[in-house]
Amino acid sequence: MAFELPALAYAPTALEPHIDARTMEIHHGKHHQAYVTNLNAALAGTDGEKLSIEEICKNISKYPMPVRNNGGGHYNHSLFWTLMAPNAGGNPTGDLAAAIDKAFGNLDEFKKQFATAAATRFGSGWAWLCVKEDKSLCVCSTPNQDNPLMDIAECKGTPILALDVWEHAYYLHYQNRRPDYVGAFWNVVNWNKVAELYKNAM
Ligand code: MN3
Repeated sequence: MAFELPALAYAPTALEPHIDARTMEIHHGKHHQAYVTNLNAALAGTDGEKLSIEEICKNISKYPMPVRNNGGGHYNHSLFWTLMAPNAGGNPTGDLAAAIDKAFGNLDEFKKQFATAAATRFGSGWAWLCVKEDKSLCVCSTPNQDNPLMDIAECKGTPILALDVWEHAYYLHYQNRRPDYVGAFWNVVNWNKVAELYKNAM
């Protein structure tokens, strides 16, 4: 079964003014669609067609580069869209909030480390909050469309929060001001979804 572009759960305008509608339309409808199309082409006629995107990522070293780039692109963006929501932001609560405090000291310190990971990723890539194998939380970043599920990743874990820092994610509105985009992201973070992913990973 071929991979498909997942629909957004909100209108492209819904995250304004933090993420503009034009960026959302192009990012979802053009960039993500291209990853899906190219992933399907790269897997056509192979056993990979029968696997989930998570299974492919976990064994990515066995696949050619187009699968790594486009498969990562499909997994990363599919997750990213669900981690944002209109009328979101605020603070995490419950077990997730306690885990963040335990790992980072407090929420502000977590945000600082995450923003640093996002800002210092040279070129294109992603910043992550992950649950590691020992069930603790960590912040890291990956280049290009790699992610922490991949067996080749330097930092491995189950992603529960992700931020796309490719220029295509912010350039129309923020131009070269990546830190401003990262700062605005906190206004649209869907902490309910992050908490759900945290629970599933535990
Ligand atoms: Mn992107």
